Amino acid sequence: MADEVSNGPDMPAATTVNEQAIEQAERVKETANEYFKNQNYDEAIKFYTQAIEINPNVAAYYGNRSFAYIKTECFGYALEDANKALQLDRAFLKAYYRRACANMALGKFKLALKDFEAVHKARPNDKDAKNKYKEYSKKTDLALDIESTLDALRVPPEYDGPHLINGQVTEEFMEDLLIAFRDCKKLHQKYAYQIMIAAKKYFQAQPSLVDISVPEETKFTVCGDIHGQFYDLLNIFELNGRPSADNPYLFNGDFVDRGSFSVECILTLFGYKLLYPERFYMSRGNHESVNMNQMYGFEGEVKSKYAGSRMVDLYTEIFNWLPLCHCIENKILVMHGGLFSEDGVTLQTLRNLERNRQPPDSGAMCDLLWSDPQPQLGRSSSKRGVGTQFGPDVTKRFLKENNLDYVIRSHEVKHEGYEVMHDGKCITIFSAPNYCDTMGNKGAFITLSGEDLKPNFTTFEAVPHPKVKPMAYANPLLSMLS
Ligand SMILES: [Mn+2]
Repeated sequence: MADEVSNGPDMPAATTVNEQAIEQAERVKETANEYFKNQNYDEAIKFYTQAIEINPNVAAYYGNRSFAYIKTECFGYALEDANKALQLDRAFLKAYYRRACANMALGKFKLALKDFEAVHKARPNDKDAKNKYKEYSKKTDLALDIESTLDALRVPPEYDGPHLINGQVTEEFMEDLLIAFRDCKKLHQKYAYQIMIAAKKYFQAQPSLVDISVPEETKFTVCGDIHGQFYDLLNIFELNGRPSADNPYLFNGDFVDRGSFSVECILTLFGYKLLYPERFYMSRGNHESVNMNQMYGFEGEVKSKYAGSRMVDLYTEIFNWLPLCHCIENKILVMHGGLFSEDGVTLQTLRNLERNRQPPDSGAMCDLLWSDPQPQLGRSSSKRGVGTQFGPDVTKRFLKENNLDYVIRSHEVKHEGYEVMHDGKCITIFSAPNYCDTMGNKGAFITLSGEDLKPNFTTFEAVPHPKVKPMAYANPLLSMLS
């Protein structure tokens, strides 16, 4: 049962009404019901109102009038009446329906879904409630909606790319996928959707801060920004081995945008996530967001490679569920951006973050995705205009308070692909070499051994890629800046 009856006006305490009035109100209601049955909703509303005036204590009168208001498209009144009915009787299921319908009509899908869910939970065997709940779940959850259409989607016989069998990502599939992408082939839309939907379901069940353990004898690799540079991603796998149960990776956000092979990058990473869910990790970067994707090419690229806008919106749904940070062996905190605008943030704060949203303009979630370290003490306002800049003292206090050794972050291009700051306590790792084909920087990744968790750096140069320039799919507005 929904536990709150929100946004309705306060009801006065129940009015005392005598027997005679109670009976009279019932008779007026019967008249109103007759009008309702005959689809004369205006008259019905008039008589329900009369009944309410005679006896204001009956939830059903408000519920019925609410329904009549829905029929006449007075959704604001309908909402108000449904709320009044629920204030009189919290167990009045019909009122949840009415309120849900009114909210649907007003485009407030999430509020509507909450009410349908309440009815469904209260009456799990009620088929109508179940169907409505499912139907509206789809409207608020694109992944569910798309999933229900996938069976009907046929892969044509002339398609010569890799096939997902029963929707399962296997080692062979990943081998084939990398080769297909390397050769500029597309993954069929049906398979792309299957991977995306499975990835969303996985991330949805994850906490905002994911704990990672690295057993003593294993190597663990942390990569920074990839930014759509698929051929450099392949090169990382050449240099450091493909992801596997024995070769775990964490990719630290900004998988997409700028580079023109973002679709290939993100599907590859999701594929490995599904193949090795407990040995392959992904955290959200500031570019896993609607605003960035609209400007810096990912949206354009997805629309160009897969027609329609639904896939773009589904990526948004998935990105909203990406974990915000990872903690390795309770000692190393890894996030895309950095530390916080205020002292006192704890690991518990991060675990409690509600992340299913676009990155906000301030607060801990914003800082995790956007902040940068600075060499000077204290904090300064961000060079980017979002997040904060934090000095060595800020880092030290944060590490001490949370009993951590050091921080790994990404987010900034570095000439050597990495930079160690704050007396070794804040490391930047960036894995997109010759960023945007223009920066001349190396890429780098970090390998840790479970034994001592000390960071080792491997740097690498850019490799050639097909002749599609970075930012080929970016918003034309951006050219006004250059
Ligand atoms: Mn970034």
